[in-house]
Amino acid sequence: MQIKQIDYSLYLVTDRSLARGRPTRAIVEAAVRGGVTCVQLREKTCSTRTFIEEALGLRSLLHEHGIPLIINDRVDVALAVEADGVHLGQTDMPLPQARAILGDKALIGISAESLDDALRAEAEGADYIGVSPIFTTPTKTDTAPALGLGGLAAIRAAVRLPLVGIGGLNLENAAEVIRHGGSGLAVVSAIVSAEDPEAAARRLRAAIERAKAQWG
Ligand code: TZP
Ligand code: MG
Repeated sequence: MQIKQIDYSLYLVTDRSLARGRPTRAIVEAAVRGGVTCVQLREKTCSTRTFIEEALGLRSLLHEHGIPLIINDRVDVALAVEADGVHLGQTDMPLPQARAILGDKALIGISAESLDDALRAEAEGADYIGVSPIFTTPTKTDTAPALGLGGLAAIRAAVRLPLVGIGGLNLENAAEVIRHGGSGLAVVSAIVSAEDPEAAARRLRAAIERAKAQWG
């Protein structure tokens, strides 16, 4: 299945090291019950084989719910499991090469750490932009300086693509991300590390929907 019309409202990014020993699949199942709209499988340490097995399992689970599966970094894994797309950072495979491999139907998301990155991603045919990071976060410390909500708003004013904020996002700042032009929030720890990931996802989704009703 290829899903191009995506709801980016609540975009879960997995991290097995932050899941308090719980399997990624259990976290994703709970998050789906709680209302996530998009899932990125982000594996930085496991073998390629484990990555593929995990991705295949998640793909069938997510597609039962019409939720897209995006693969972090690995164009080869995205292709192998027929994922809906891939998410690439500024040092990953360049977008034109990824597009040539994956084709027009695949979603390609690009992490933009500046306005220039965002403009280039749009010119090269990205499907969405991850604005990264909005706030500093212990989850990923090798980031560019935080863009803040002002940086998000500046990118919103300059590009038309959906913008998904990432970095330090949670229930307290969810509405502000929408107000400053985000189509949605990408979160790791706010769901993956929550004691109750389902409840955490449900609260976040409700806050995002409320903000969209007001500013979306
Ligand atoms: N890219 C930029 S910040 C980040 C990634 C993957 C981590 C976001 O994690 P958290 O826990 O939602 O702050
Ligand atoms: Mg990357």
